[in-house]
Parts: sequence; structure tokens; C-alpha cells
Amino acid sequence: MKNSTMLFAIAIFVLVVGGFVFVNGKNGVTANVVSNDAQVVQGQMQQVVLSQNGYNYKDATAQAGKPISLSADSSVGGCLRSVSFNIEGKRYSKYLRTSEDTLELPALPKGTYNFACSMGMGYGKLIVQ
Ligand SMILES: [Cu+2]
Repeated sequence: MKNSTMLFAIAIFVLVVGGFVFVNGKNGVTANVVSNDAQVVQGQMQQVVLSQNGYNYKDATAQAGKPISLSADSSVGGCLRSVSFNIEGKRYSKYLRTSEDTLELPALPKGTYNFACSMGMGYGKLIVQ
């Protein structure tokens, strides 16, 4: 009885650790792909830094036709660090825990792109020129 309980616990442990490694592995692959992309398009990638303005974000600007690496400076607090874009039906969302964390956006045509914190409380505009 004790042994089977132990076995069950070990099986759960293996599943949880296995799942964790699997998730990490997936993240690892994504990170590799992103860094490979960054190397390929290094000169074309533009950095955009978000700041907070009251309960919302300050308007941010970017150039059209260049992929965007978006980060948030230290003025951005709480759930506003979790940034969410909906561009042509595709969702781009990331929790930018530190100023080193980036959300990658594809090259965009000119226009104004609204975004929000993931809870939809704070809003911002990315103006692509
Ligand atoms: Cu929020």
C-alpha cells in the first residue's frame, strides 16, 4: 500500500517535472528562433520603449516596415507591464517583467495601433509612421 502510494507520487512528480521541462523546452525553442531572427534582421529590428502616463501608456512611435522589439521602462508598473496587441486578428502579448524583456512585433504598415494591458484597464497607442 505504502509502495503504491510512493509510486503514484513519483509518477506525478515525473509528469510535473516532465511537463515543466517540455514547457521550458518550448520556450527555449522560441527564444532560439527569436534570437536567430534577431541576428538575421539585426540591422532592421527597431527598439521601441514604452512608458507609463497616468493610468495609461504614453504614445509610442515606430517606423513602418521594420520589425519591432518592444520593451517597457521602469515607469511602467503593475499590470501595465503585461502588454497586449491585437493586430489583424492576431494577438501579441507578453508580460515584460524587466526592461530587458521584449515583445516582438512584425513589421507593420503605417497606422495607429491600439494596445492595452492584458486586463484591458490601461491603454496606449503605437503610431507607426
Ligand atoms: Cu491592467
